[in-house]
Amino acid sequence: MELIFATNNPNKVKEIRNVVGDKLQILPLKEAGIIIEIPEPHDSLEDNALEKAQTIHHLTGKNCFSEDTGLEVPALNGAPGVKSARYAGEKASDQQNIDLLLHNLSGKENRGARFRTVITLIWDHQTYYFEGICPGSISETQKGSDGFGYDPVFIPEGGDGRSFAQMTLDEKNKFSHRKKATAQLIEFLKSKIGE
Ligand code: ITT
Ligand code: NA
Repeated sequence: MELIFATNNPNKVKEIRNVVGDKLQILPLKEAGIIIEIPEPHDSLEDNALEKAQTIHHLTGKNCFSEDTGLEVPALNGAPGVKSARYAGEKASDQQNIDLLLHNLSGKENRGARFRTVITLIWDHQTYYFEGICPGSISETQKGSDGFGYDPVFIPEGGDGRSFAQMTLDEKNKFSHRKKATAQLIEFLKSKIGE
């Protein structure tokens, strides 16, 4: 089965394909022939994920899903959160976002953080949500070069102290927020279409 994934982020596609294997053909926007930049104007991951999925559903009439992910840091009142991609500014690079995060956390006692992924699926014109959370902490300095985004400064709880960027994709997926949300999406799809 094919399912449109309303994203322009190739890292998300790679990670989700690693989880679903060949059970499901994931079609990111580019591969579905859809060239669009979907705005994310809302102040929650849920609303932004819904906006992305609804935009593509209205455009294609097809089942589709989207995901929105944020890094939530309690010592920064939940920032960068829904603004994770734009923390250091509208066109900020991953490196600029990391630099600002480390700057804002310098001297803070509590470096706890969590990644939260919200998947919105539109299936038979109905909307479903799946959530995945990965608790952890922000390191003092960045480590590793795999992965993307904030991976070089995120240390998952229950690991061996390595950052996500020091792990293979299979290792990251033992902890990952995105993996947990995707596993629920897969369970749901199985219940609808069988194995
Ligand atoms: P879409 O096309 O799916 O909207 P995007 O890149 O705009 O993709 P988001 O709006 O969900 O993605 O922004 C989330 C940002 O959070 C993203 O730019 C990364 O910097 C960061 N991020 C998301 N997942 C991450 C992960 O697993 N590890 C590290 N950083 C992550
Ligand atoms: Na986005």
